[in-house]
Amino acid sequence: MVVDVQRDFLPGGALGVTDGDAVVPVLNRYLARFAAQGLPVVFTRDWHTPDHCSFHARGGPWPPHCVAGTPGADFAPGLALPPHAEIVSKATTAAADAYSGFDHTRLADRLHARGVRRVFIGGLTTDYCVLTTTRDGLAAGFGVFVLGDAIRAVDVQPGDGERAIAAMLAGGARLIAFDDLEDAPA
Ligand code: VGL
Ligand code: ZN
Repeated sequence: MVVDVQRDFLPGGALGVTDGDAVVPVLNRYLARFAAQGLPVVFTRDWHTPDHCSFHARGGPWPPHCVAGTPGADFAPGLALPPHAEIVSKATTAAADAYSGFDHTRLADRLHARGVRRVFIGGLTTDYCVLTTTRDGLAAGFGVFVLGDAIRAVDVQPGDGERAIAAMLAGGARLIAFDDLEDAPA
């Protein structure tokens, strides 16, 4: 699962994450590996209405970002979406936010139906959407592997990213890097 690797979360974007663009080439390596093994890949995207409740104008915590159909909501330049990729849009209604790719998307059901037992999660941001997607993946019964070399944090408070990683591990996720992929436990 590639979580929210969208222009607005890259440096210079509306909710730019330091070094966020660095995940792109790393994710592309994972994507090539998964494609070579015929494994499904899912790209989530934050896909908000212009008046979304998470935006400052509505009293929310964030500047406007990832408004559906705008350039800021596009996937990051250079991100290699394979033709068979599933795209999951989330937080698509004005009244509700959703950080997790599993939130109101029925994604867990679709993955279970395909016999998926393990999910490998990278992208943006470590302390929000990667964290909550990981939690929901664990709660749905998947083994969750967090791609430690392909995530970056917003770090609203310094250390948020590190605390998120600790919380994911405490919840039962495992942290791996590209070179460990072959050794990931079944
Ligand atoms: C995200 C803040 C607001 C994320 C989405 O993708 O992590 N963060 N909306
Ligand atoms: Zn958002």
